[in-house]
Amino acid sequence: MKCCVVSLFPDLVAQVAEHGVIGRAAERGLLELTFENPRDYADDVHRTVDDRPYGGGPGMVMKYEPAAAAIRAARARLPEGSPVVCLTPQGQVFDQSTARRYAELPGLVLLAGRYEGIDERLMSAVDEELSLGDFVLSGGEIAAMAVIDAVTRLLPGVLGDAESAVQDSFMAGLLDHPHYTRPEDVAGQKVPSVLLSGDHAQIARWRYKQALGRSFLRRPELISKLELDREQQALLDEFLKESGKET
Ligand code: 9D3
Repeated sequence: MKCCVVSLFPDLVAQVAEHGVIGRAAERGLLELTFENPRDYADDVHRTVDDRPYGGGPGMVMKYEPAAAAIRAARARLPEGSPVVCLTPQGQVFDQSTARRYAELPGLVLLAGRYEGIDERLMSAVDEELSLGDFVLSGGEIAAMAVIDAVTRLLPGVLGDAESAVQDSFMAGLLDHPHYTRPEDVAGQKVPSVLLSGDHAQIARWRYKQALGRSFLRRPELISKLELDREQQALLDEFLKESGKET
């Protein structure tokens, strides 16, 4: 996957590929990360990339021309069929199904804005708008890094077999079950005995029950989306009985 990020702070975004899984994917050429900086396309001596909003008000607006030129340069680096995605609080909320869709693409331009916003006319050069959710960031860079991380993990060969298997397991769409490691007893807090039993079928059943139960209690909309079958409903009922929270 070729990804070109249009940003005034390319060094910030480049950090996503300096460590860990994404760094390894970049080293191995599975992810090709490049940058275009609108400041390099500003034509005045001050290399101006922002200006005051028409109509007045606080803050500055990212100017059309330098950003549009940077987007053109980014598109020229990437194969045909690489959409331009703008990170903005006004976008659709990014999720795993969007990450899966992007992982199928030959390339992706990510436009990260700064300031109070970007000139609306840039949207004619944008195919999609994405948000991370309803909270305020200082700009689109951290959101672009989140998209790069989530998409790169889905590229063939990036994760090992074990990690990939976990990713598309039957737990999909649910919150994770609890995890424990040594010691067995932390000031009286014991590891659930089933995890010490060596009975792998029972362990899998317990983990699935926990995943259903936690999802129901913390993120009920995930459960509604799944439409549980009878077996899953029975397992959830068992969880709620054990936790003393009846339906
Ligand atoms: C306090 C500023 N807000 C006035 C109502 C508007 C605003 C402008 C620019 C809020 C945030 C930003 C910068 N944010 C992003 O570029 C951004 C973002 C976000 O803030 N939250 C969640 N996802 C994203 S994606 C890009």
